[in-house]
Amino acid sequence: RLTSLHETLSKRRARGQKSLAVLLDPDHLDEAGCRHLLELSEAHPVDYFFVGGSLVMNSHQASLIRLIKSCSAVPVLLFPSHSLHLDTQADGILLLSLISGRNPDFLIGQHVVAAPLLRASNLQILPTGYMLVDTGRQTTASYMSGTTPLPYDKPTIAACTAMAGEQLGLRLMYLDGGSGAMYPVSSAMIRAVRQATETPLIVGGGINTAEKAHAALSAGADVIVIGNQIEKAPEFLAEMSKVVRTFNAVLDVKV
Ligand code: 1GP
Repeated sequence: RLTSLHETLSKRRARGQKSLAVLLDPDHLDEAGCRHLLELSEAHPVDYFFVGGSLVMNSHQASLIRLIKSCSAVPVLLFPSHSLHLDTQADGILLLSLISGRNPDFLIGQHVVAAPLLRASNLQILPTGYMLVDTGRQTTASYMSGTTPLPYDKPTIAACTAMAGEQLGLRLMYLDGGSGAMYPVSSAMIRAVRQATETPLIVGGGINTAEKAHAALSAGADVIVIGNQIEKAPEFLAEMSKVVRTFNAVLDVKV
């Protein structure tokens, strides 16, 4: 099922237009916090809400998605770490294949379990090559998936991994330093993946200043994902939204 969400991402990539995704982790956000963020996102545009976490400890995910869908037109994409985390209220799903790792369960196993459920749903499917990158300490995602992340200073390995993912038919690439990473994925690695592939490129993990966001976008990220920093300080959304809009405004002038 090729999707309008995928089409939009591809068109944006072709135009060089950047997007902002805010990661909402059901374990870290209560209803009041979510309402506050949704209000902020009226004044400071967000392009996507990603919903998910490496471990979902509580059952707030469904009510969180319901709340977003009732207050906002921003597309909600599931960012699942397990086939248990599907929710048909969302608009789409980043169907992640963990191509940086060698654990068959996260390359194909979970997908087999989810396949009939996805087929029966209206979720738009975004097949995504998911690459965890070593950013200084073991992340929950790397521990839970039992995989070794890509070495931080080996952009060539990341580029070849992404290339292989694209050749296998994956439609998006996601370079992730992991939530709360000590430092973000390097510009060199973003640039290498960008140059090696045509697919839209999502970059997240440890982007907690405007400078880091700008660096990721300049290196070739099409979508930046911010989680932790907005959880800590929701007002940071204003700053992030501005970085992305400013980037796109410059583009409009050039066109
Ligand atoms: C993690 O890419 C996301 O999977 C976001 O990371 O929480 O560090 O912003 P942060």
